[in-house]
Amino acid sequence: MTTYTVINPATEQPLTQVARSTVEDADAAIQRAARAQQRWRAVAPGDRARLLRRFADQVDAHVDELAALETAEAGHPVGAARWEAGQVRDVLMYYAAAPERLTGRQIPVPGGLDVTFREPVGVVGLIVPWNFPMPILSWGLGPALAAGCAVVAKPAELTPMTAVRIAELALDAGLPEGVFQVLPGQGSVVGQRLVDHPDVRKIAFTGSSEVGRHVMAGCARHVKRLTLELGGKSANIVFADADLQKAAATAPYAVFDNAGQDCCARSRILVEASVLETFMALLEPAVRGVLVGDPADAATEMGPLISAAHRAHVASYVPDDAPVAIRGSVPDGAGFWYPPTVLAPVSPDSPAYTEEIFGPVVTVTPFADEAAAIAMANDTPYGLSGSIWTSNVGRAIRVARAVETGNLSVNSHSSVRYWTPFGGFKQSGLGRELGPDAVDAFTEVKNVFIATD
Ligand code: TAP
Repeated sequence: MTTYTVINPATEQPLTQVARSTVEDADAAIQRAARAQQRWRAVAPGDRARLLRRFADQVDAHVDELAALETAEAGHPVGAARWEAGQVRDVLMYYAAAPERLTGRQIPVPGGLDVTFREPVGVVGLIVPWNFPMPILSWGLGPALAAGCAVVAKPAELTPMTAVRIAELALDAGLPEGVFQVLPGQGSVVGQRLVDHPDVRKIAFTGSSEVGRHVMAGCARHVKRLTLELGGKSANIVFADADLQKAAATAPYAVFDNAGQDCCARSRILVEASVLETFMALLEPAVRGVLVGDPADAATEMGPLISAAHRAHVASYVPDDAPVAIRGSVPDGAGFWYPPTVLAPVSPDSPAYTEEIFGPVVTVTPFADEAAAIAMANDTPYGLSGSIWTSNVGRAIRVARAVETGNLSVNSHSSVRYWTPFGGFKQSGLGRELGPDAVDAFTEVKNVFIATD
């Protein structure tokens, strides 16, 4: 078996060696999962719920350890990493309530009794990116296990360590062998095998739109169930009647959180032209105030980018002649650092304005009126998130209804909440995760008619 080295992006030092799974490993894991799923679906709902609660408790007891792993392999500030580990616990606990509530319907029909069941879809392939390795794993894992599915997860090559540890915690909690397995390895090998294998009945994929399209085409061959959570280029729309102080103070965190490696990053700030100057003056100290540094320091707000290659990609959007209006600072020395960067003015066809950068780079563009703001926000193939800043309630509702995106926040930059549905319009995805209905996406509806005559 070959191995590869996981690197700490804040120090560029090697962290650990991880096995690179092969197609044969994937086939064996899928076979184990298929057998385990038959037993798991037969576990009484109350017992399945109890095991999920124990799993959540195990995660809770290891929040600090998991956070330290996330900080080391992904460069996330330790405060954020603790929140992420806590989210895994909370998502598992939330969906632990589902097995006992997975009810069907009784539908009035002539000549008999008609009932529906929600059957588990079977083995689920969960393909996870490197930007939020723990939360995104849990968003698929919690509802899939609750539905009675078995999960084979493929973490991103760059960030496998937390997933491997969480799978150990699942066993410690008493989950049966094979119900949740983690296969570190290459996307083009292990991820592709999950897509191609006929015994994997559903793929839950989070990652780039480019790979997502490829995964969708692969799933089509088997008419395989599929959830896609893809990229974004979301707008933060600031109207002149907003609390400009608050809008400017919070705007950096809406895009530089996780060093901009966030599908929900509000990476286009659209500002009503009449207050552009005031807004920029307020934005400058806010951007310079973002604390970039050692992710292990509890005060740090922004860590490094994930890799040297990704930093080069981000930097390509800011050539020497780029219109840099504000730039923050980064530590000297080793680490894949990139400073918080504000570009303005940018032309509407500039790649920095049209493409997902997935780094700490944001553009600021003025708009004339409400109609123009909506048109600009929607002028993108993406539709994942966004924010609206205004003191006019009617406008907030009008604009929220008009912006073609799955998750909007008004006078805030709400991040993902596990209680509420999350997913994208247009090329940002397909289907929804989280919220009260997520378990449905891991089930098939079965209709049964029982004759009484
Ligand atoms: P991708 O390069 O698309 O990788 C995502 C996952 O897919 C990784 O585990 C990757 O494995 C795997 N993969 C690669 N090729 C594959 C193939 N042929 N078949 C199956 N799996 C394959 O994305 P990324 O760079 O890790 O993440 C950044 C992207 O994810 C951004 O576009 C971001 O917006 C998006 N994202 C979206 C969301 C939501 S919820 N919408 C959340 C987070 C991130 P390797 O690690 O081996 O490449």
